[in-house]
Amino acid sequence: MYTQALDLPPTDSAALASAPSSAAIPFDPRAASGQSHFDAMMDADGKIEPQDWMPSAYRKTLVRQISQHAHSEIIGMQPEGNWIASAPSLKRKAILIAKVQDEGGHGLYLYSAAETLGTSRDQMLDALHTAKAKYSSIFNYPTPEWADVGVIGWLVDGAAIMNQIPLCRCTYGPYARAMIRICKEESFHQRQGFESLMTQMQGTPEQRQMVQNAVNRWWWPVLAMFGPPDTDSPNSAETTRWGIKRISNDDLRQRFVDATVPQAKILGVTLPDPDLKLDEATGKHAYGPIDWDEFWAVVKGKGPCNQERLTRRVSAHEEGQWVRDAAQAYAAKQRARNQVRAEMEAA
Ligand code: BYC
Repeated sequence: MYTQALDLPPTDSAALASAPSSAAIPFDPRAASGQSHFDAMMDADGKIEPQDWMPSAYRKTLVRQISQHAHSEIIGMQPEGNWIASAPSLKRKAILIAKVQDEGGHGLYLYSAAETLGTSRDQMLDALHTAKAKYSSIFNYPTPEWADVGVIGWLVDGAAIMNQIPLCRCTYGPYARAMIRICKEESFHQRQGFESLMTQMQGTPEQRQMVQNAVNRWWWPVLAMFGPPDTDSPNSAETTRWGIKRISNDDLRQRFVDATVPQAKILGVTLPDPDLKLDEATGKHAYGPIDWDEFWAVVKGKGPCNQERLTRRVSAHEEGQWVRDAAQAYAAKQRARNQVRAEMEAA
Protein backbone atom coordinates (compact mmCIF):
# COMPACT_ATOMS: atom_id res chain seq x y z
CA MET A 1 0.00 0.00 0.00
CA TYR A 2 2.78 2.42 0.91
CA THR A 3 6.14 1.79 -0.68
CA GLN A 4 9.63 3.21 -0.94
CA ALA A 5 8.29 4.98 -4.04
CA LEU A 6 6.71 7.50 -1.70
CA ASP A 7 10.11 8.62 -0.55
CA LEU A 8 11.87 11.09 -2.82
CA PRO A 9 11.66 12.20 -6.42
CA PRO A 10 13.48 9.63 -8.62
CA THR A 11 16.45 11.87 -9.33
CA ASP A 12 17.09 12.43 -5.62
CA SER A 13 16.60 8.72 -4.86
CA ALA A 14 19.19 7.75 -7.45
CA ALA A 15 21.67 10.24 -6.05
CA LEU A 16 21.10 8.98 -2.51
CA ALA A 17 21.48 5.34 -3.48
CA SER A 18 25.07 6.09 -4.41
CA ALA A 19 25.75 8.38 -1.45
CA PRO A 20 29.03 7.62 0.30
CA SER A 21 29.20 6.13 3.77
CA SER A 22 31.45 7.64 6.37
CA ALA A 23 33.96 4.90 5.60
CA ALA A 24 34.07 5.98 1.95
CA ILE A 25 35.38 9.42 2.93
CA PRO A 26 38.03 8.46 5.50
CA PHE A 27 38.49 10.83 8.40
CA ASP A 28 42.02 12.10 8.50
CA PRO A 29 42.57 14.19 11.64
CA ARG A 30 45.74 15.67 10.15
CA ALA A 31 44.04 16.90 7.00
CA ALA A 32 40.64 17.91 8.19
CA SER A 33 39.06 19.15 11.34
CA GLY A 34 36.01 17.29 12.63
CA GLN A 35 33.85 20.13 11.37
CA SER A 36 35.17 19.94 7.83
CA HIS A 37 34.69 16.15 7.76
CA PHE A 38 31.15 16.66 8.96
CA ASP A 39 30.56 19.38 6.36
CA ALA A 40 31.96 17.14 3.62
CA MET A 41 29.61 14.34 4.65
CA MET A 42 26.66 16.76 4.63
CA ASP A 43 27.61 18.04 1.16
CA ALA A 44 27.96 14.47 -0.16
CA ASP A 45 24.72 13.38 1.55
CA GLY A 46 26.71 10.67 3.30
CA LYS A 47 26.31 9.04 6.70
CA ILE A 48 27.59 10.20 10.07
CA GLU A 49 28.51 7.32 12.40
CA PRO A 50 28.73 7.35 16.22
CA GLN A 51 32.54 7.61 16.31
CA ASP A 52 32.56 10.61 13.93
CA TRP A 53 32.83 14.15 15.20
CA MET A 54 29.53 16.00 14.98
CA PRO A 55 28.32 19.46 16.05
CA SER A 56 26.74 19.35 19.49
CA ALA A 57 23.49 20.80 18.09
CA TYR A 58 23.30 17.91 15.57
CA ARG A 59 23.82 15.41 18.40
CA LYS A 60 21.28 17.18 20.60
CA THR A 61 18.53 17.34 17.99
CA LEU A 62 19.05 13.66 17.13
CA VAL A 63 18.78 12.65 20.79
CA ARG A 64 15.62 14.77 21.02
CA GLN A 65 13.99 13.29 17.93
CA ILE A 66 15.11 9.66 18.31
CA SER A 67 14.20 9.47 22.00
CA GLN A 68 10.78 11.05 21.34
CA HIS A 69 10.31 8.55 18.56
CA ALA A 70 11.25 5.66 20.91
CA HIS A 71 8.89 6.96 23.59
CA SER A 72 6.09 7.15 20.99
CA GLU A 73 6.60 3.51 20.10
CA ILE A 74 6.39 2.24 23.65
CA ILE A 75 3.52 4.51 24.69
CA GLY A 76 1.90 3.52 21.37
CA MET A 77 1.69 -0.07 22.66
CA GLN A 78 -1.05 0.96 25.09
CA PRO A 79 -4.08 2.06 23.04
CA GLU A 80 -4.07 -1.20 21.09
CA GLY A 81 -2.66 -3.33 23.91
CA ASN A 82 -5.88 -2.52 25.79
CA TRP A 83 -7.73 -4.66 23.21
CA ILE A 84 -5.58 -7.82 23.32
CA ALA A 85 -7.81 -9.50 25.91
CA SER A 86 -11.00 -8.62 23.98
CA ALA A 87 -9.99 -9.16 20.34
CA PRO A 88 -12.93 -10.87 18.59
CA SER A 89 -11.09 -14.01 17.39
CA LEU A 90 -7.91 -16.01 17.97
CA LYS A 91 -6.57 -14.79 14.60
CA ARG A 92 -7.13 -11.10 15.46
CA LYS A 93 -5.64 -11.63 18.92
CA ALA A 94 -2.48 -13.25 17.46
CA ILE A 95 -2.09 -10.42 14.93
CA LEU A 96 -2.57 -7.78 17.61
CA ILE A 97 -0.09 -9.38 20.00
CA ALA A 98 2.50 -9.52 17.20
CA LYS A 99 1.89 -5.87 16.29
CA VAL A 100 2.14 -4.60 19.86
CA GLN A 101 5.29 -6.67 20.37
CA ASP A 102 6.78 -5.14 17.19
CA GLU A 103 6.16 -1.68 18.64
CA GLY A 104 8.06 -2.63 21.80
CA GLY A 105 10.88 -3.82 19.51
CA HIS A 106 10.86 -0.53 17.58
CA GLY A 107 11.25 1.31 20.87
CA LEU A 108 14.27 -0.84 21.71
CA TYR A 109 16.01 -0.27 18.34
CA LEU A 110 15.43 3.45 18.70
CA TYR A 111 16.65 3.69 22.31
CA SER A 112 19.76 1.78 21.17
CA ALA A 113 20.26 4.24 18.28
CA ALA A 114 19.94 7.18 20.69
CA GLU A 115 22.40 5.55 23.12
CA THR A 116 25.08 5.67 20.40
CA LEU A 117 24.91 9.46 20.77
CA GLY A 118 26.03 9.29 24.40
CA THR A 119 22.75 9.38 26.29
CA SER A 120 21.65 6.50 28.52
CA ARG A 121 18.45 4.46 28.50
CA ASP A 122 17.86 5.48 32.14
CA GLN A 123 18.16 9.19 31.30
CA MET A 124 15.71 8.87 28.42
CA LEU A 125 13.18 6.87 30.42
CA ASP A 126 13.47 9.25 33.33
CA ALA A 127 12.64 12.17 31.00
CA LEU A 128 9.58 10.28 29.72
CA HIS A 129 8.38 9.25 33.18
CA THR A 130 8.69 12.78 34.57
CA ALA A 131 6.82 14.22 31.53
CA LYS A 132 9.87 16.22 30.44
CA ALA A 133 10.12 14.38 27.12
CA LYS A 134 7.45 14.47 24.44
CA TYR A 135 5.91 11.52 22.63
CA SER A 136 3.49 11.53 19.71
CA SER A 137 0.24 13.38 20.34
CA ILE A 138 -1.69 10.60 18.61
CA PHE A 139 -1.29 8.14 21.48
CA ASN A 140 -3.28 10.33 23.86
CA TYR A 141 -6.61 9.43 22.27
CA PRO A 142 -8.88 6.61 23.51
CA THR A 143 -9.78 3.34 21.78
CA PRO A 144 -13.36 2.73 22.99
CA GLU A 145 -14.33 0.28 20.22
CA TRP A 146 -12.74 -2.61 18.33
CA ALA A 147 -12.80 -0.61 15.07
CA ASP A 148 -10.35 1.87 16.66
CA VAL A 149 -7.70 -0.87 16.49
CA GLY A 150 -8.21 -1.26 12.73
CA VAL A 151 -8.21 2.50 12.22
CA ILE A 152 -4.95 2.86 14.16
CA GLY A 153 -3.39 0.32 11.78
CA TRP A 154 -4.80 1.91 8.64
CA LEU A 155 -4.41 5.61 9.46
CA VAL A 156 -1.90 5.96 12.33
CA ASP A 157 0.53 3.37 10.97
CA GLY A 158 -0.13 4.71 7.47
CA ALA A 159 0.86 8.20 8.64
CA ALA A 160 3.84 6.74 10.50
CA ILE A 161 5.14 5.04 7.34
CA MET A 162 4.72 8.22 5.32
CA ASN A 163 6.82 10.10 7.89
CA GLN A 164 9.35 7.33 8.50
CA ILE A 165 10.34 6.09 5.04
CA PRO A 166 12.33 9.27 4.39
CA LEU A 167 14.09 8.70 7.74
CA CYS A 168 15.62 5.49 6.30
CA ARG A 169 17.85 7.87 4.33
CA CYS A 170 18.65 10.30 7.12
CA THR A 171 22.29 11.23 7.64
CA TYR A 172 22.75 9.55 11.03
CA GLY A 173 23.69 5.92 10.28
CA PRO A 174 22.25 4.09 13.32
CA TYR A 175 18.89 5.92 13.03
CA ALA A 176 18.66 5.32 9.26
CA ARG A 177 19.42 1.60 9.67
CA ALA A 178 16.92 1.16 12.53
CA MET A 179 14.24 2.78 10.38
CA ILE A 180 14.61 0.26 7.54
CA ARG A 181 13.37 -2.64 9.64
CA ILE A 182 10.80 -0.51 11.43
CA CYS A 183 9.26 0.58 8.11
CA LYS A 184 8.96 -3.00 6.90
CA GLU A 185 7.07 -3.92 10.05
CA GLU A 186 4.92 -0.77 9.90
CA SER A 187 3.86 -1.79 6.43
CA PHE A 188 2.46 -5.07 7.79
CA HIS A 189 0.76 -3.08 10.58
CA GLN A 190 -0.94 -0.81 8.09
CA ARG A 191 -2.15 -3.66 5.89
CA GLN A 192 -3.56 -5.66 8.79
CA GLY A 193 -5.51 -2.58 9.92
CA PHE A 194 -6.98 -2.05 6.48
CA GLU A 195 -7.85 -5.74 6.13
CA SER A 196 -9.55 -5.80 9.53
CA LEU A 197 -11.64 -2.73 8.60
CA MET A 198 -12.50 -4.25 5.22
CA THR A 199 -13.87 -7.32 7.03
CA GLN A 200 -15.90 -5.15 9.39
CA MET A 201 -17.28 -3.12 6.47
CA GLN A 202 -18.65 -6.34 4.97
CA GLY A 203 -20.52 -7.05 8.23
CA THR A 204 -23.71 -5.62 9.74
CA PRO A 205 -24.86 -1.98 9.51
CA GLU A 206 -23.80 -1.61 13.17
CA GLN A 207 -20.29 -2.81 12.34
CA ARG A 208 -20.05 -0.39 9.41
CA GLN A 209 -21.21 2.44 11.66
CA MET A 210 -18.59 1.44 14.25
CA VAL A 211 -15.86 1.78 11.58
CA GLN A 212 -17.21 5.16 10.43
CA ASN A 213 -17.32 6.42 14.03
CA ALA A 214 -13.70 5.37 14.56
CA VAL A 215 -12.62 7.10 11.31
CA ASN A 216 -14.43 10.24 12.51
CA ARG A 217 -12.54 10.10 15.83
CA TRP A 218 -9.05 9.56 14.36
CA TRP A 219 -8.92 11.53 11.09
CA TRP A 220 -8.08 14.97 12.48
CA PRO A 221 -5.64 13.80 15.20
CA VAL A 222 -3.84 11.77 12.51
CA LEU A 223 -3.44 14.83 10.27
CA ALA A 224 -2.06 16.79 13.24
CA MET A 225 0.38 13.96 14.02
CA PHE A 226 2.66 15.13 11.17
CA GLY A 227 3.55 18.11 13.34
CA PRO A 228 2.84 21.84 13.16
CA PRO A 229 2.59 23.68 9.83
CA ASP A 230 5.97 24.37 8.20
CA THR A 231 5.60 28.06 9.09
CA ASP A 232 5.38 27.09 12.77
CA SER A 233 7.98 24.30 12.92
CA PRO A 234 11.05 25.60 14.77
CA ASN A 235 13.19 22.47 14.26
CA SER A 236 12.65 22.04 10.53
CA ALA A 237 15.23 24.46 9.15
CA GLU A 238 18.11 22.81 11.02
CA THR A 239 17.02 19.19 10.63
CA THR A 240 16.42 19.72 6.90
CA ARG A 241 19.84 21.32 6.46
CA TRP A 242 21.37 18.29 8.19
CA GLY A 243 19.48 15.71 6.13
CA ILE A 244 17.51 14.40 9.09
CA LYS A 245 14.16 15.72 7.85
CA ARG A 246 13.89 15.13 4.11
CA ILE A 247 10.26 16.08 3.50
CA SER A 248 8.48 18.86 5.40
CA ASN A 249 5.59 18.34 7.83
CA ASP A 250 3.06 19.92 5.42
CA ASP A 251 4.32 18.04 2.37
CA LEU A 252 4.07 14.69 4.19
CA ARG A 253 0.59 15.59 5.42
CA GLN A 254 -0.45 16.40 1.84
CA ARG A 255 0.98 13.11 0.51
CA PHE A 256 -0.87 11.23 3.23
CA VAL A 257 -4.21 12.86 2.39
CA ASP A 258 -3.72 12.19 -1.33
CA ALA A 259 -2.86 8.53 -0.69
CA THR A 260 -5.68 7.97 1.81
CA VAL A 261 -8.67 9.41 -0.07
CA PRO A 262 -8.80 6.56 -2.63
CA GLN A 263 -8.32 3.97 0.13
CA ALA A 264 -11.32 5.44 2.02
CA LYS A 265 -13.38 5.05 -1.15
CA ILE A 266 -12.41 1.36 -1.45
CA LEU A 267 -13.27 0.84 2.19
CA GLY A 268 -16.60 2.67 1.83
CA VAL A 269 -16.08 5.21 4.61
CA THR A 270 -16.42 8.99 4.50
CA LEU A 271 -13.51 11.11 5.68
CA PRO A 272 -15.04 13.68 8.06
CA ASP A 273 -14.04 16.84 6.21
CA PRO A 274 -16.59 18.79 4.14
CA ASP A 275 -13.73 20.81 2.61
CA LEU A 276 -11.89 17.77 1.26
CA LYS A 277 -11.71 18.28 -2.50
CA LEU A 278 -9.52 17.11 -5.34
CA ASP A 279 -7.84 19.83 -7.34
CA GLU A 280 -7.88 18.28 -10.80
CA ALA A 281 -5.07 20.52 -12.00
CA THR A 282 -2.55 19.51 -9.33
CA GLY A 283 -3.93 16.08 -8.40
CA LYS A 284 -3.74 17.21 -4.75
CA HIS A 285 -6.60 17.40 -2.27
CA ALA A 286 -7.50 20.58 -0.44
CA TYR A 287 -8.55 19.89 3.15
CA GLY A 288 -10.16 21.82 5.98
CA PRO A 289 -8.46 23.61 8.88
CA ILE A 290 -6.68 21.50 11.53
CA ASP A 291 -7.40 22.43 15.15
CA TRP A 292 -3.89 23.40 16.25
CA ASP A 293 -5.12 24.56 19.66
CA GLU A 294 -6.23 20.99 20.35
CA PHE A 295 -2.89 19.64 19.06
CA TRP A 296 -0.82 21.88 21.36
CA ALA A 297 -3.08 21.13 24.33
CA VAL A 298 -2.47 17.40 23.76
CA VAL A 299 1.30 17.92 23.31
CA LYS A 300 1.34 19.88 26.60
CA GLY A 301 -0.26 17.02 28.53
CA LYS A 302 -3.93 17.99 28.35
CA GLY A 303 -5.19 15.36 25.90
CA PRO A 304 -7.95 12.88 26.76
CA CYS A 305 -5.53 10.11 27.85
CA ASN A 306 -2.15 11.75 28.66
CA GLN A 307 -2.45 11.09 32.39
CA GLU A 308 -3.63 7.51 31.92
CA ARG A 309 -0.85 6.66 29.44
CA LEU A 310 1.94 8.07 31.59
CA THR A 311 0.66 6.47 34.80
CA ARG A 312 0.44 3.08 33.07
CA ARG A 313 3.95 3.47 31.62
CA VAL A 314 5.47 4.32 35.00
CA SER A 315 3.74 1.40 36.71
CA ALA A 316 4.82 -1.00 33.91
CA HIS A 317 8.41 0.19 34.45
CA GLU A 318 8.15 -0.33 38.20
CA GLU A 319 6.53 -3.75 37.77
CA GLY A 320 9.40 -4.73 35.46
CA GLN A 321 12.11 -3.88 38.00
CA TRP A 322 12.47 -7.54 39.06
CA VAL A 323 13.15 -8.55 35.44
CA ARG A 324 15.95 -5.98 35.13
CA ASP A 325 17.36 -7.05 38.52
CA ALA A 326 17.26 -10.72 37.52
CA ALA A 327 18.95 -10.01 34.15
CA GLN A 328 21.72 -8.08 35.89
CA ALA A 329 22.22 -10.77 38.53
CA TYR A 330 22.43 -13.40 35.77
CA ALA A 331 24.95 -11.30 33.81
CA ALA A 332 27.08 -10.83 36.95
CA LYS A 333 27.04 -14.61 37.58
CA GLN A 334 28.07 -15.29 33.97
CA ARG A 335 30.91 -12.77 34.23
CA ALA A 336 32.16 -14.37 37.48
CA ARG A 337 31.91 -17.86 35.97
CA ASN A 338 33.83 -16.78 32.84
CA GLN A 339 36.51 -15.19 34.96
CA VAL A 340 37.00 -18.39 37.01
CA ARG A 341 37.16 -20.40 33.78
CA ALA A 342 39.73 -18.02 32.27
CA GLU A 343 41.85 -18.18 35.43
CA MET A 344 41.73 -22.01 35.43
CA GLU A 345 42.75 -22.10 31.76
CA ALA A 346 45.59 -19.68 32.39
CA ALA A 347 46.88 -21.72 35.40
N1 BYC B 1 3.29 14.93 18.90
O1 BYC B 1 9.63 21.76 14.90
P1 BYC B 1 8.69 20.62 14.80
C1 BYC B 1 4.44 5.74 15.42
C2 BYC B 1 6.69 18.73 18.66
S1 BYC B 1 5.52 6.59 16.34
C3 BYC B 1 4.00 15.50 19.89
O2 BYC B 1 7.99 20.40 13.51
P2 BYC B 1 10.26 18.25 14.38
C4 BYC B 1 3.79 4.53 15.85
C5 BYC B 1 8.16 18.59 18.27
O3 BYC B 1 8.76 17.51 18.95
C6 BYC B 1 5.12 8.27 15.90
N2 BYC B 1 4.89 16.50 19.68
O4 BYC B 1 9.45 19.28 15.26
C7 BYC B 1 4.12 3.92 17.05
C8 BYC B 1 8.70 19.95 18.65
O5 BYC B 1 8.92 20.01 20.06
P3 BYC B 1 10.44 19.91 20.67
C9 BYC B 1 6.21 9.19 16.17
C10 BYC B 1 5.06 16.90 18.41
O6 BYC B 1 11.01 17.35 15.29
C11 BYC B 1 3.41 2.82 17.51
C12 BYC B 1 7.52 20.87 18.39
O7 BYC B 1 6.35 20.07 18.34
N3 BYC B 1 7.02 9.40 15.00
O8 BYC B 1 4.18 6.29 14.42
O9 BYC B 1 11.02 18.97 13.32
C13 BYC B 1 2.32 2.37 16.77
C14 BYC B 1 7.68 21.62 17.09
O10 BYC B 1 7.60 20.71 15.95
C15 BYC B 1 4.38 16.31 17.33
C16 BYC B 1 8.22 9.98 15.10
O11 BYC B 1 8.63 10.33 16.17
C17 BYC B 1 3.46 15.30 17.62
N4 BYC B 1 2.72 14.71 16.68
O12 BYC B 1 9.12 17.43 13.62
C18 BYC B 1 1.99 2.99 15.59
C19 BYC B 1 8.99 10.11 13.82
N5 BYC B 1 4.77 16.93 16.19
O13 BYC B 1 10.94 18.51 20.33
C20 BYC B 1 2.72 4.06 15.11
C21 BYC B 1 10.26 10.89 13.99
C22 BYC B 1 5.67 17.87 16.54
O14 BYC B 1 11.25 20.97 19.97
N6 BYC B 1 10.02 12.29 14.29
N7 BYC B 1 5.85 17.85 17.87
O15 BYC B 1 10.27 20.13 22.14
C23 BYC B 1 9.81 13.23 13.35
O16 BYC B 1 9.78 12.96 12.15
C24 BYC B 1 9.69 14.66 13.81
O17 BYC B 1 10.21 14.75 15.11
C25 BYC B 1 8.23 15.19 13.77
C26 BYC B 1 8.21 16.63 14.34
C27 BYC B 1 7.73 15.25 12.34
C28 BYC B 1 7.30 14.33 14.63
